[in-house]
Amino acid sequence: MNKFLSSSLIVAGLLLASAPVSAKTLNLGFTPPLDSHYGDAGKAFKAKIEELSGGDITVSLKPAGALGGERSVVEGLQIGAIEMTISSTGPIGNFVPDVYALDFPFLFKSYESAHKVLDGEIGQELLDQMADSDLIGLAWAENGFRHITNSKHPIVKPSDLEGIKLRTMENEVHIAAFQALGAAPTPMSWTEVLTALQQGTIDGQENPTPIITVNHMWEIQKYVTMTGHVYSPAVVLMSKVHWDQLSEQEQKWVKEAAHVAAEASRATVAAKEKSGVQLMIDNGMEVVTDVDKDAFAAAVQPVYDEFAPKYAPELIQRIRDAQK
Ligand code: EAX
Repeated sequence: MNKFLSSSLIVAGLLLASAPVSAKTLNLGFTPPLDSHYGDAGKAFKAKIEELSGGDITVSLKPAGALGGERSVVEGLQIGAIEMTISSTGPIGNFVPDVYALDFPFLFKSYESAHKVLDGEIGQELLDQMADSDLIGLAWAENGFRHITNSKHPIVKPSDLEGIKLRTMENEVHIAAFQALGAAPTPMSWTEVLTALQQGTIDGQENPTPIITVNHMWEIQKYVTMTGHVYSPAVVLMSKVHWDQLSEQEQKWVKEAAHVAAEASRATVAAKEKSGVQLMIDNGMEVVTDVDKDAFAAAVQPVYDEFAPKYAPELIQRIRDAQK
């Protein structure tokens, strides 16, 4: 072999040896489509972490339930099969019981007060607790205040829910709440909901405005009632298995990028809340906006009586006090 060729091979070998460790790719799953508040959060996270790490950490976004429903994806994080997710807190109570407190009906008064609680010591305590379940809670993103859609008839008062087959998240507080309202709650993963509505196996579901509009639910649901019955946080989560493989500096970058993602979701929710009702009306939905929330709140009081003592009652009181 001539001298030139051998020396260039040596140089190439030396360059390869000094190259950084192969870049880490983080798969980040969520159930809404890419053009949603979760997708905006995912894109913001991807841009920020790739900027901070100089490309050493890259992100592969997996929208629209590509990795499965929220509960199964969280199970995937626990065993390290999936690196990250942005998930509503709906199923998280199954892994971190105190998180159930966040999903109690009519607990949060407004977006501002929800942000105040989640961005304060209560929110941080709950994020920290997730490590006990092999999850790293990075930041509080946002799903939004949940409203009821159905295909049967307008829901104006609680008794109108009588007999409505309503999909809920896999969350026993929500199941109990809709039982108390007289509905027939059916817990299921979001990945099954649109098909179940199309096939008529369920009559309705409940979700925030950005979920209703991004999924064009006017194609399969006629009626919406703006109950705002639950404030639904979303959490930016990482598998502890993968978190532990990051350097301290990389962990700082991931946390910073997660907060950027959370802010992006809140900004998109705020924008879609403004335009969402008109979009539903423009697409033929009958929207009940003047809702007697006190009547719905009174009807779900049994849920507090039954479940608050079970799920950190002092936490629920702290959340109430923090909003005064
Ligand atoms: O997280 O399952 C649900 O209804 C959630 O709100 C949705 O997947 C977005």
